[in-house]
Amino acid sequence: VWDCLWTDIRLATAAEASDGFGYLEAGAIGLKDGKIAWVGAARDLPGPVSALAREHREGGGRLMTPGLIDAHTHLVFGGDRALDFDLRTQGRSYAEITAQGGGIRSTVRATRSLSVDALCERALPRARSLLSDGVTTLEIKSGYGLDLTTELNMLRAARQIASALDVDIRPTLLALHALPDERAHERARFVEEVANEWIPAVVEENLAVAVDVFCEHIAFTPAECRQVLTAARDAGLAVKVHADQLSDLGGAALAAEFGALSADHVEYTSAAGVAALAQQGTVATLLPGAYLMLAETQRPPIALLRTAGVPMAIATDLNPGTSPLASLTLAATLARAQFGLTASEAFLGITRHAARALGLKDRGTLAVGQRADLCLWEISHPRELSYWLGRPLCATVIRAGRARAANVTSATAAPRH
Ligand code: DI6
Ligand code: FE
Repeated sequence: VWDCLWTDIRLATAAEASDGFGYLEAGAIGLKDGKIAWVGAARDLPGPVSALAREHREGGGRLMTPGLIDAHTHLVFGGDRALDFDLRTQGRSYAEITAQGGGIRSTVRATRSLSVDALCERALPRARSLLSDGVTTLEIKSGYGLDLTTELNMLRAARQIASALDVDIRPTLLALHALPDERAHERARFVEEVANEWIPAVVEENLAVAVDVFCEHIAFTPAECRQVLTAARDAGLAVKVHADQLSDLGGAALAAEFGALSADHVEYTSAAGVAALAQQGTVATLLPGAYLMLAETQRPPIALLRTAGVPMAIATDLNPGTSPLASLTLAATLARAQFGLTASEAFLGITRHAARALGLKDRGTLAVGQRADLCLWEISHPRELSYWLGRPLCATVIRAGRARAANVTSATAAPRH
């Protein structure tokens, strides 16, 4: 007997299916012990509803999908960068603002001044915004400390968010993000310290599951990234790369070389970089919020990625500098509008492929044995998830089989068109 059976729902399973969505008009799903025990067409249910589960719930024809997965955020930080954006809209470049002490460095100053509790408290409203939009698993990077103490504090704040909210957090040490001002004259020593001291300290406290590096002309060279990624890999941590966002330094190929879970941004990735990702099975994580806010014009090589069969994830990149984007469905819409993803690619980008970008095999699809992380939406087809621009559509969230409070005005309003 299942714990709960849902009927009168449409399903988008995100499992392998000819329509790309795994869409099913009259679906049903049975949950047991926090996992999916049965999923399929209601007419194929193996018995009468009353005999199958202790609790029966009806979805009113709403769409059910896997809980959404935001595979790339910098959710924990101090201050904001609204002024930077003002300057950019007046024509100053990101690199220029960074060079003049704005950019990442101003966020670093604000972040260093806050305690773990204060960092968490400031991050919570942003996390709630993502959660209210259907996110059940969330990656959070450090990277605004640039000294060991603050980096550890950021990761501790991320852990604190996990205990404060109904969400799974995947913490990542963003080990190389920017060279802090006080280390400007000892670049090599800084990189060495990150590799030899920060990574062991993070492992010691079990504060992160992955290590990320920003491979870019305004950040770190491939050689410097390689040094830190080697240490990460040797320490048994997963690897991710901010790759080819503003120029092509071969970041995607570097990610593939280390068997990275994902190469992120990838606007300037070359055909050779795409081939390397394909061969390694590394996910390309698209971050359309940063592309939008930086007024970039170089789009990721979507056609090449598609042809090569590289799985594409979509994430918010929620950060104060380049992507103050706190809705994953809006990120999905932007990926379609700006990069030309199809509706099913966008859907997989925030479900199955996002799970893969985090190395998680137990979620991202509706299939027997998967975690019962589910969203019920006020729409009838998954193509609408990446169509609206900032319309709250999430009615109910279930995480590991348990319902999270409804956050849409009326729980009884039916999805009608
Ligand atoms: N790429 C980005 O878009 C963010 N970090 C990164 O490596 C920007 C971070 C910031 O400007 O605060
Ligand atoms: Fe980022």
